[in-house]
Amino acid sequence: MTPDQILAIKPRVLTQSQRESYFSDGYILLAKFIDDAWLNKLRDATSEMVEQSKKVSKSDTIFDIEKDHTSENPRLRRVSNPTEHHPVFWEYVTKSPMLDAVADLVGPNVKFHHSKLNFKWAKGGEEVKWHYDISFWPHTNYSPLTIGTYLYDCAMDQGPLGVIPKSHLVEPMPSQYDASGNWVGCLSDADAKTAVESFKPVFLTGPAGSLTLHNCRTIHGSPKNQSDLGRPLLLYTLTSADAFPYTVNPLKPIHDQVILNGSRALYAHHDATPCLIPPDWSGGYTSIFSLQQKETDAADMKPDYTM
Ligand SMILES: O=C(O)CCC(=O)C(=O)O
Ligand SMILES: [Fe+2]
Repeated sequence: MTPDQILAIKPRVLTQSQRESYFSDGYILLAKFIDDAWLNKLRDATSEMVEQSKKVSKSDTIFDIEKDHTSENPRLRRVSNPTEHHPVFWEYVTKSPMLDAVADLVGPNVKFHHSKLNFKWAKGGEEVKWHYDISFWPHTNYSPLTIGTYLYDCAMDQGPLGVIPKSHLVEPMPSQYDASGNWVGCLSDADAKTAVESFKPVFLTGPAGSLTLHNCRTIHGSPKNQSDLGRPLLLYTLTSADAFPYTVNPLKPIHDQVILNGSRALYAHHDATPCLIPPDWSGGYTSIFSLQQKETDAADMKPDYTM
């Protein structure tokens, strides 16, 4: 569906101006959108995952850990595919008002792509460099978006998600390969500087239960967590049902392509704007954290497609 077709449908939970601002700026922040009942369930599920991670001493397909992670002092970077590892994470994406907000932005037919739980642990949780998501998983159109749920309050020193307004409209898309042609999964310093100077970044701080929604072409990143508090950010990537991925997904999330609302599409919607293609990941993939931090043991990691 095109933005005009989506905007012509009566919204469920967003105002028309929130929807228009998403299409024109490439993101919206919904402050305290999720109620405490959902938040408590999500926090409990997250604590269970952290508990399980204590047994892990090396990153694997579920837990991506910092080098100094121990059972006494866990330092998790990410849980990959949380919907597969705790039923609450699946219940949340199928039954909460978060799905209604997404339907207001991609149309009533909504499809799952993947999920992840990014922590950014206290005191040093790493920076995520400026990048955009769609060239990690190209689709036939640009409806895919990522919704972040802040499980706790997130202030500026905790490494909130930062977005570059209107960067989703930049063409051609900046490269996420380096000058030698190696995939780096982020913009070059020069391109990042141009983007930051042309359109001022906005850092999406907010109380627990706030949602960040950014389009798959929007340039975004997040600074280090300098504070004493963690920053668990639960992320889901959902698409319009008429968007189909066309590159290999080496670690297929079990819920990939499941229709969450409405019906499946019989025809793909094709956007003609060219999309930068990722490397061939059929042989494996390392997470965005390992890639950006250039970890030496990254090559030993099991394939992890979920960025
Ligand atoms: O955790 C974050 O701050 C952002 C992560 C992100 O953009 C990604 O994993 O694609
Ligand atoms: Fe991202």
